Amino acid sequence: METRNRPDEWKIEQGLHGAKLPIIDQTGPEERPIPPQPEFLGFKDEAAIWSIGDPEKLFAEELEGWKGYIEWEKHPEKKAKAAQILKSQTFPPPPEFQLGPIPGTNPVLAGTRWKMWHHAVGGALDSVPDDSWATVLKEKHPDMLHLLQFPYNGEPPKRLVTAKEITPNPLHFVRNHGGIPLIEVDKFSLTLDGLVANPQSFTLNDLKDESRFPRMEKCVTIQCSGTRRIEQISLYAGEGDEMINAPWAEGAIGTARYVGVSLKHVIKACGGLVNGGKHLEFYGAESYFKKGQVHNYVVSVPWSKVKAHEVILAWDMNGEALPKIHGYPLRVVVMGYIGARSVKWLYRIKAIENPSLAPVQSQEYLYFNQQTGKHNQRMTDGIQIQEMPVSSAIMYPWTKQVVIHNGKIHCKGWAYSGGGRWPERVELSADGGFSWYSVPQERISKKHKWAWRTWDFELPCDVEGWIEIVCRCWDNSLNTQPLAVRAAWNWGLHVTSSAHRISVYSVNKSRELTRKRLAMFEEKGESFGPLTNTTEWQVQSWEDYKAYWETNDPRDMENEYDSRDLED
Ligand SMILES: Nc1nc2c(c(=O)[nH]1)N[C@H]1C(S)=C(S)[C@@H](COP(=O)(O)O)O[C@H]1N2
Ligand SMILES: [Mo]
Repeated sequence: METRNRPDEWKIEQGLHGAKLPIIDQTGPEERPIPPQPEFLGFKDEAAIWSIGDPEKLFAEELEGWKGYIEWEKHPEKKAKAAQILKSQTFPPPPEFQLGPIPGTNPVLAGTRWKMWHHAVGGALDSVPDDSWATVLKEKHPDMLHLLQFPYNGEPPKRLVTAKEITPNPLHFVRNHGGIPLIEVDKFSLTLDGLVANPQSFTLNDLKDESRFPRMEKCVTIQCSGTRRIEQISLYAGEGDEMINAPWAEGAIGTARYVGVSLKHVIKACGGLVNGGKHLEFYGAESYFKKGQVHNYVVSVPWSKVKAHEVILAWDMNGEALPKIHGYPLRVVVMGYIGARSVKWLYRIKAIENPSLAPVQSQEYLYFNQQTGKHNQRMTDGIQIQEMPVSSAIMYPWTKQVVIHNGKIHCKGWAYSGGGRWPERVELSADGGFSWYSVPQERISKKHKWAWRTWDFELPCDVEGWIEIVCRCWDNSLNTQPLAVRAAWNWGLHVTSSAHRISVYSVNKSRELTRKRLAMFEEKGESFGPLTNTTEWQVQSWEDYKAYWETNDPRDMENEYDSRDLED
């Protein structure tokens, strides 16, 4: 008999290949499977593109000493031309990695479409993808996990996330929406305009002039709202945008000492806000592609945040000039808010009346209700994420790991709370969250108002076999974390702040039997892992086996009546 099914039919039936599952429409008179997307056929209208103009002129570098910066926000006609170019051709669909397998490569994803968009617009953007990668190779640690090559998104591996309380710059995660502008400090200036009394520009030396602006130094944790997204993805897929869904693990968080000035002082130097100015819009110099349009990276924060001296304009990170990849020469650091508001390559601050309408503010970083998704989503259904909630993560051991221990499992991790709250208590459970141990204060790093605390703990664990280790944090307001990922799942896959759960196979060597068995593996020179490998040899001798049955009841009890049967 010939097999007629496709080879992966069983996988599809079992939900192991979600991207290939046909959608069913049960609303008509007849149930109807909706076929998958047709194969991508590229299309490019060269004539239409040429008629728009010469990209070298249209999209030339904006300023001398600012490589990779094009001003889009002030030039709607330029934006329209770029959009027209993008519309005159098609680009391949984003790779599927949520309902299909995530590639086992580093970089994990290439960002092919983003590179193509930059090359399609051309001009100053043509070299941006290559420049960006060259900067990554120069500035980042060789052990970084590159989730997306371009725009560059990378995090340190688990073993290095909490190795230091202050994250070394080469290991600080990077979240980019576009290229890395290369700005010469001598050519740099920051413009403050909009609803301020006296719009002005400042060089970096102006800002560094302590007779004008007092210095501010702070230890601050920057956390991306996508941190730990992989836990949501592995349960339920969400928004399919290649970028938003950088499959972040627990490393999209980093802590550094920043030096700069409080934005409040700079606004004061401009005579303060006027005419209903209530929000500060920050402009980052790179180009950001969204839904066929090109923008600069723009977001805003409310004046109340600035007024409280919780927004730094920073030029120094851990005692050195900001790395290029982290916003050189000047970035915003908004304490306690999602990373998205801490704008890098800052070149303009505009005082405005209402929160920014720019896409990063109004279309992204929205926290949706679970019933809101592809089928019904409106921007206004999402909460614009600002302050981050309390969260924590276990960095060691790793999920699915076999841990041999002496009754206590050594665990390490971080805990953080946004909005100026800090971790007061870190708790671990070895039984899925039924009983909890507090990590002693001396095992948790120093408190800072705006930063994480790293911790390590010997978690008592008597049981053996698969266990679930759970970590949660209580902040100083006694907020804590939801216990299940599902309870906090959302379409944008943001803010995975549920208690962090890992499954570990516990092998407790404080138990006699376990110790002996492990010794046997050693004697035979056989590895205990992988766990599922069977042994060729018996772990129990036949002598043992027989002795057992001699002194114990048999497996099946005889019924007194049955035993009479034969005789009847
Ligand atoms: N100009 C600009 N600023 C930006 C971004 C960006 O893409 N462009 N990404 C933001 C996001 S989403 C985060 S999480 C932080 C990350 O900061 P880092 O890359 O220095 O770690 O930068 C923010 N500032
Ligand atoms: Mo982010």
